[in-house]
Amino acid sequence: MATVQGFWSGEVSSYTQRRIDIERILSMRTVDTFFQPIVDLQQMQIIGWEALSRGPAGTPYERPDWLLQEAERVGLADEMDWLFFTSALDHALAAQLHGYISVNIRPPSFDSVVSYLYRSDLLDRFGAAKLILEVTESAPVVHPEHMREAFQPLRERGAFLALDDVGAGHSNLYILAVLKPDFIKLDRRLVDGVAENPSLAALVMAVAQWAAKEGIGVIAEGVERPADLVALRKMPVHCVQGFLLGRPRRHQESV
Ligand SMILES: [Ca+2]
Repeated sequence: MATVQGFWSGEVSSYTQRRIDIERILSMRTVDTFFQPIVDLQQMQIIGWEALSRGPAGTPYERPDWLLQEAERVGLADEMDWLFFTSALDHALAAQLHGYISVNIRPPSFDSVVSYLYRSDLLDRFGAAKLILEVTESAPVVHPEHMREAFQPLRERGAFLALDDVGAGHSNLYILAVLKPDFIKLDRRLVDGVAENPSLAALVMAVAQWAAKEGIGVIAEGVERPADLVALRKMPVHCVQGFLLGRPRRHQESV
């Protein structure tokens, strides 16, 4: 990955400097993509990977949430989202990773990403049935009906829709019921400690049972403890993700 060391400002201070930093990252595409395994809970086999973006290493922009927040502050969040998305697909294609590739999309960028995928040949090159679009919690899903309708042409070509961070943030139950994604990703705050906390366990079980009735796959995120893994195996949860199963890695290490 190219580095922005040398011209990066060194401190995130003024609006103008921030804007210059963000524009440089966008024009030089100095973002990287790590991949974290998604593991089938019964077979304990890797069935896919979540693509996770990183900003320029060694700068305050390395953390993707911080980078997106800074891009938002200078009015370039959609552009950064697009760079994250295209970088993730480029890295996944280059790595020839097996299984699903799950890519995060902020709700404000959803329409433009979906229409681009529909128009371009990227979906054919990538393999539509490998792609999961994860709608993230970073901004509210204002019109889940619209989102569901907008995604339909991609669904017909085989792609999947996931709702991220379910149980926390903006991903509320109403959105879940209307959007009816192919997968839900249970937020780590519901998953961590599920083995010892009966209230948490009852909640996860209720959501997972509802999802099973609706034909929605359940992926539990943030699994870091063996006890939680054991508890989740007793529930209708299909897949798990977390440090216990594998940390995010560069693609060279992922194949
Ligand atoms: Ca995610």
